[in-house]
Amino acid sequence: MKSSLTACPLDCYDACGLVYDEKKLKPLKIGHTNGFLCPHLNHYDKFERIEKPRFQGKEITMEEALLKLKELLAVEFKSDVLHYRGSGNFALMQEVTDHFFANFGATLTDGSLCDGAGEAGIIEGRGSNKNMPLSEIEKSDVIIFWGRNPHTTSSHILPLIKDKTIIVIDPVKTKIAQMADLHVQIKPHTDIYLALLLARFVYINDSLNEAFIEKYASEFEEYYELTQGVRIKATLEDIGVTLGDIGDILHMTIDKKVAIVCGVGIQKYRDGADVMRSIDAFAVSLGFFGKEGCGVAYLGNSKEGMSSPFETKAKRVSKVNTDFDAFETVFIQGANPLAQMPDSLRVKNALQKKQNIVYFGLYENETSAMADLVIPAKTFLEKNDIRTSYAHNGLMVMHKQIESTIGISEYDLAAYLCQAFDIELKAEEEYLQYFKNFGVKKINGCFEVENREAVPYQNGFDTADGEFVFLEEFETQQSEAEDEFNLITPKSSRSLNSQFHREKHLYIHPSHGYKDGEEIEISSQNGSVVLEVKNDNRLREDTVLIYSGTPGVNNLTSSKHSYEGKCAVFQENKVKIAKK
Ligand SMILES: Nc1nc2c(c(=O)[nH]1)N[C@H]1C(S)=C(S)[C@@H](COP(=O)(O)OP(=O)(O)OC[C@H]3O[C@@H](n4cnc5c(=O)[nH]c(N)nc54)[C@H](O)[C@@H]3O)O[C@H]1N2
Ligand SMILES: Nc1nc2c(c(=O)[nH]1)N[C@H]1C(S)=C(S)[C@@H](COP(=O)(O)OP(=O)(O)OC[C@H]3O[C@@H](n4cnc5c(=O)[nH]c(N)nc54)[C@H](O)[C@@H]3O)O[C@H]1N2
Ligand code: SF4
Ligand SMILES: [Mo]
Repeated sequence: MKSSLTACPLDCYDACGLVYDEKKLKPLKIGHTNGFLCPHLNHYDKFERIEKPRFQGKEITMEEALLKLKELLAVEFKSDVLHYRGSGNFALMQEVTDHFFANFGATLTDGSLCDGAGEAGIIEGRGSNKNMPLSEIEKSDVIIFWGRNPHTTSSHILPLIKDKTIIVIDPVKTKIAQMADLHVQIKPHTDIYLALLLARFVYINDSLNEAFIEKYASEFEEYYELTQGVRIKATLEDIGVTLGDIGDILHMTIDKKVAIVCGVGIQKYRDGADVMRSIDAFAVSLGFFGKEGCGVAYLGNSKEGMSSPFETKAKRVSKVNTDFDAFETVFIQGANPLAQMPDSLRVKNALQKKQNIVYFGLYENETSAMADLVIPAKTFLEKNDIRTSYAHNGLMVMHKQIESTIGISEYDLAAYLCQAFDIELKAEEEYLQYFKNFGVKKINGCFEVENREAVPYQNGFDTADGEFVFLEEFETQQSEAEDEFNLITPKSSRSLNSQFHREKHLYIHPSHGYKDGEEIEISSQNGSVVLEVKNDNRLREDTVLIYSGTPGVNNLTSSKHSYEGKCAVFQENKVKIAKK
């Protein structure tokens, strides 16, 4: 019998399990999905998709599109083909095209538009990135949401934290900040100072977890000296934190089971790795690792404990500052680089010079509009797949639910190309089975990845000597000039990056005297964009907010890399604003 079970394919912490019943998507009642979905999946069938392939604006059949694609790949040097894959669909079979392009000899990408800086910081400190899963967060007494907006980006954590003490460290008075026991409305890009000061006061107050430090963090004394480089009074004034806040955080966390739940907000900067590592160091000072209900959660590696059946060894270029110009044919899959990569004006310039741009996706957007060849994909309901998550240990099989004549699946496209260029590819079912074999059934009926620890670091860290490696220096941040604002660009509840309902406003504190709807030009050293104002008293006066997915937001951002982790730095640039 056909299974009605599947899972949401989107790039989201929660990776909800679904049942497709009477043509409706329903949430799985068991496990982390907890019987509810978010607006994206509740309205999934309302979003208009691309139905027909086209070449240079003219509709063609899928057979013609595949032939065209084959022609576009017949270049003199195969490495002049670039395969640029984003995270529009997070399921594991998306990678089957990497297998084709790598074996073909094309260039693939590395680097990160997302969590790479934070991940690098975690690995430097702990020797690996093993995440604290939802099932452990549920056991904590206290949750610190540090640059994470759970109501928007990870709502399935909310039922688990109901009666807990909540601390929020965020420049925006988000919903969770409004409900919290303590909200520290910190100035953007200053978390490293707060984290350094917290570790320093843990020491001064004699609250160090001595037993833990002795075993797993014996360099703490040196780190303490580093924290003394922060001038207390001047720094606190500048970053919008009081000594009282620090006292409160310590009072609420010492001797408790504490989960520090971090998001990408803290690390969209060049020194993003150091910020993450300083937060880890605070957790170390109180011994929050390796214990039930304690730890630091971030975006884990969704493939942790698994290996890949695909061969994807290839020449790679960064997906942050990709030099599209250097390629003959650019194949873009599950991504909208014209909107979502930093420094959009640079990206547009580079892509405009290219003849052969192929877009393989579901929806029309800036990138499909510029592409020569557009190939519609199948939705997750029309293909077989399997997925994991970067926040929990679930492994969900996504059974095909609908037969449709629209689009082509990633496997079928790869199979066509592999045959055309004489590259070996196994049957789809073999790959799916390979992934399924990493799963084990739990008593609640859900599957999980077998080889993941629920409580990592119980026997120390994964560094050479099992000890935490502390930061040895940090960069001093420049404050914004009088006429500049900090730009933050977090996720919107209405869109999934540039999919679904995209935002179009600049959000600013009412004290600046702009009227709602007024047009404003926002500019940075990289470019400018004109947006309508929305006044928002949840913001700090020194900060403006433009959501991810807002057309033009990345005209303002820089395509520099983070110092560590090869990651984009969407909040590095300061911006100026002027009436249009
Ligand atoms: N609805 C929805 N859900 C999504 C997505 C989406 O687009 N829409 N995108 C998905 C993806 S790709 C990802 S990576 C995740 C990310 O999800 P989150 O990790 O939650 O990331 P953001 O929304 O970017 O930022 C989280 C919070 O960080 C705050 N912040 C910004 N700058 C700073 C800072 O300097 N310091 C501190 N302390 N806080 C700061 C923001 O105000 C925001 O409240 O969400 C996923 N889920
Ligand atoms: N200013 C700013 N920029 C950001 C961010 C930010 O917070 N602020 N966030 C960054 C982050 S964290 C991320 S992860 C990136 C995300 O950036 P992208 O990976 O480019 O994500 P999307 O904008 O969601 O575009 C995904 C595309 O995938 C296609 N798609 C969906 N499902 C499928 C499928 O099954 N098959 C195929 N072939 N295509 C499919 C859709 O057509 C959609 O257009 O953006 C980054 N850019
Ligand atoms: S919360 Fe995340 S995983 Fe769940 S339905 Fe929404 S986008 Fe999908
Ligand atoms: Mo992301």
